[in-house]
Amino acid sequence: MTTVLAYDLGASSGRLIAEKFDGNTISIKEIHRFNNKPQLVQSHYYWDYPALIKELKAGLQKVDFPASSLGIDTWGVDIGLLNKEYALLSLPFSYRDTHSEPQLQKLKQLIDPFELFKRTGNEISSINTLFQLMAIYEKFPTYRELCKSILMMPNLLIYGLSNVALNEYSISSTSQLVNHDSKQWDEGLMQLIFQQQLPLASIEMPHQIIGDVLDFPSIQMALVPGHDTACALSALPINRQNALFMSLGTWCLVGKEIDKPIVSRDAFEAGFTNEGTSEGVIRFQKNAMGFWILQKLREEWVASGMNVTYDIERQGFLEAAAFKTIIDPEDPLFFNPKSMTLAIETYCAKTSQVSPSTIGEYVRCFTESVAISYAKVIKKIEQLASQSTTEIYIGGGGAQNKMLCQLIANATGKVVFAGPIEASSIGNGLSQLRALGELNSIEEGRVLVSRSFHPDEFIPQDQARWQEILEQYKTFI
Ligand code: ADP
Ligand code: LRH
Repeated sequence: MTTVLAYDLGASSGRLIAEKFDGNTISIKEIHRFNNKPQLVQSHYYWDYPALIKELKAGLQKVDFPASSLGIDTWGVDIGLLNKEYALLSLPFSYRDTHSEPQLQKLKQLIDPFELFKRTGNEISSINTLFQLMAIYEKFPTYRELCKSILMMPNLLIYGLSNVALNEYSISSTSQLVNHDSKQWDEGLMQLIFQQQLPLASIEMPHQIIGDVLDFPSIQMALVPGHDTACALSALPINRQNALFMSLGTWCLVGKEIDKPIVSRDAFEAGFTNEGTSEGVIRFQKNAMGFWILQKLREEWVASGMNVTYDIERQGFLEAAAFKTIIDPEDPLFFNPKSMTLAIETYCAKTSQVSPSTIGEYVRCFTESVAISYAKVIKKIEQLASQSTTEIYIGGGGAQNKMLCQLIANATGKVVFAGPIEASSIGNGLSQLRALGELNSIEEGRVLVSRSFHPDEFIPQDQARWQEILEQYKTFI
């Protein structure tokens, strides 16, 4: 029996999951969970790094059984800048901060965006590390000298717990600073954009033990895929030919595992991205809107004293009229508005629709809108990858939302397998089992997942109606 510990941090919550492997199956147990949220200080959004480290340690204190190792994965693109004493120069900025947006225009004077896409494989998005660093160096020019090491978020947390400073490949591949061919930091690109090399700590491949957890010396620190989406994909029991993956949480990452990046002009214009998998190949995906809109609405409902539970949301959804209000979830209005309720009202006014008014109407509007949007994305993926698919494997907290899973099946006409919910944590644990010599490959890990977890299955329904709906919303207004 081997037990490993997986910390999986999303943009809405973090959790510590213990995974027991008995040689045949794995079982998981949640040890600790905490909320996570970008913190607004004056006009900037940051991650509260000291509070995160405190939560990580609080979870480890609860471990009252022998555990071999710990792995950490997080959301993508965010970083910590460290000085020569390896102290943070500032709290890490959150990608929800819009300070990097103006850098999109400035970049165009330095490099053709399509060239940048062909080089890194990444969608041109102002949340990417590249644009964040442009904004940070512009605001704090002294950091050019003072900054001696840059760590991606999971690696910053690993550093905080183990003193080991390096960057893992999959999380680095979200930065727009990695060359997809060499899988290393693109030094030519750094020179072109920053007129100097950046002190990004070196990139290492996962599935290895890299040290000990300082306050818990019996636990080894493992390097797992640092990116939650790469972890999730490695734990979904996918047949690569006919299936798509979806990691559904604050974001919806939907795509296909492929060998070579797709860097065509069509893929560029449609906003697709090529990021790294746990095996060093490509996750071709769309970083689409996930539950963020609903998470922000819930915060506003709770703040106004309303009682909100998943059951209340589901009941409200069932009672509300179908297809009354449809929004484009990718509209910039929804990226980080002061009020999500107001943002939806503004969108409805702009598109001459009636704004939702009850919880059920909002939930319906959100659920139907994202289902339509995902169906369009999936059609485009099949076109760009020149391959049709019949199944979608969904991991992440959103896999528990049965209404959305059913609508995704209806809108796409594909069979949806939902679960495991904790796909990222499980992928994190599988990587540790490889580092410990208990598993040999991703294939062995996926077989283990199939033996250990049983997904919910959703068969497409109402196909004729959905064809009409998709035709009606071919383009969002
Ligand atoms: P992230 O890791 O990106 O922060 P998660 O994967 O934890 O996000 O997913 C969070 C989302 O999953 C929540 O916003 C919520 O909408 C959905 N969710 C979580 N638990 C449930 C549940 N029991 N029923 C329905 N939806 C749920
Ligand atoms: C989802 C995610 C996604 C993006 C975003 C910033 O948690 O990792 O793949 O990179 O965070």
